[in-house]
Amino acid sequence: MTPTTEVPVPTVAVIGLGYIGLPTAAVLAMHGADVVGVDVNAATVDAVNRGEVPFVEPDLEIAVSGAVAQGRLRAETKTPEADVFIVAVPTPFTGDHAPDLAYIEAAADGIAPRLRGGELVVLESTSPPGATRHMADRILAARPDLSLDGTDGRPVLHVAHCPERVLPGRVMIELVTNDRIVGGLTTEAAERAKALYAMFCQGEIMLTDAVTAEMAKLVENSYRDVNIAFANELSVIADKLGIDVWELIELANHHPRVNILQPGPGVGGHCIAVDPWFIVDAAPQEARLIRTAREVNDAKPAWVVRKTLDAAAGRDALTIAALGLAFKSNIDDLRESPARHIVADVADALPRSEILVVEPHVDTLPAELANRGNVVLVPLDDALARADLVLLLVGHSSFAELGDASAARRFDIIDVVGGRGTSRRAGPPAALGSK
Ligand code: SAJ
Repeated sequence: MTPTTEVPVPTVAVIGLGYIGLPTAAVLAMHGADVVGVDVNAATVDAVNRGEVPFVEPDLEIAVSGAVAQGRLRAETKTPEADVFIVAVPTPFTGDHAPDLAYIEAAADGIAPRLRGGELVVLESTSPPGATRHMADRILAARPDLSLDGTDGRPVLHVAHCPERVLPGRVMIELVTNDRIVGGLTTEAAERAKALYAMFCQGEIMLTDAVTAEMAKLVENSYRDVNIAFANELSVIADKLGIDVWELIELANHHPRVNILQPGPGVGGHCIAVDPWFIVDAAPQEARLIRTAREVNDAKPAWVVRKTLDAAAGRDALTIAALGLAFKSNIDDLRESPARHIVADVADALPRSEILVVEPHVDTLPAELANRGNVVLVPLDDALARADLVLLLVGHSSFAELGDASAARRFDIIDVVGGRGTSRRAGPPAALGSK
């Protein structure tokens, strides 16, 4: 095993208190670091300073409230001086699927004036190849008195990339147990970052260069996207051929070397639907399969809308229950959620119908749905009691009674998640669109 460089208990500034930054800040604080979380959103900063978490993630609030109560974690809107800076800000793409590094650049601009020399800056945000170098170049442009390797006797700034790999809903477990990839702009930067993550990470910490670490993260999510695209394409083919795709996949997966993923309403979230485009942008001619997978997954919500309109055909004013708005089961995260787009498009296509949305993890509808006039948020019981047509869009475990309700009261069901999280899974296979 490579020996790690010993560092004293560090002060750490975590820039960006979102789904990755806040858990990382809390875990570091729990393991002895003195942590300041930094966020441009004053409401987020205030919430964290009260020990509260502005989003749902199992076990996070107890960690944050404990760390704040012990004086190990506090939040600010301005970047302070620190030994270590962890950048965990969004990396969205622009309208033409090119990466937008504006948040990374803003974080770099906040860090640069705080440096004294000798600090470690770790980029955790999922990033296109070259982003870590870009962040370092931006800091050094503002601070030409520093260098990456001590050239000309200038004090050193250590810069590394350590991509986050945690699964929303399991963040507090996976932060500790997942293996980590650390890519340094220099070997010493990688070693220092490894020592930092070794404070809490029980998995293996593997060292490489920064651009390989950047690509490794993108490749992981692209691998998943391509495999989900295969499942989604199968669901469309199976529907055309009158085959139950869930039974088909279950049977094929009995082969010892086949493991087909689950079709769904499309791919949501802010990672898998975004990251593959960074590879396409970096190698547009070569990344043919990766681009096609994105297109297949992006086309799935429109296919679900078409199936819904087919099921509604001939009936004028329907009551349609849409179960689930989150981007996947058992979380409250509605960002980049295919279910949201499906509900909006169905509401527009059937203006005389009422759409009863059931999403147990939120109290209010997103504005773009609430403003439509024929979309309301209701409890599951109400929706099932009134619906003519049920769209099962997300496999939340709280939809488990759907199977029983379906037996008690007949309604059409369009099930795009194969009853995942519902009791129907235990029953006989039912083809999409069947009663
Ligand atoms: N989905 C399917 N069928 C499946 C699996 C997922 O349709 O069989 C859909 C989900 O419903 C969801 C989307 O794909 O809409 C993505 O969900 P996910 O659970 O596959 O992944 P994320 O986006 O929550 O988290 C991913 C993870 N990456 C991988 O599993 C390779 C996580 O480890 C990363 O840390 C995270 O992206 C990230 O932040 O990049």
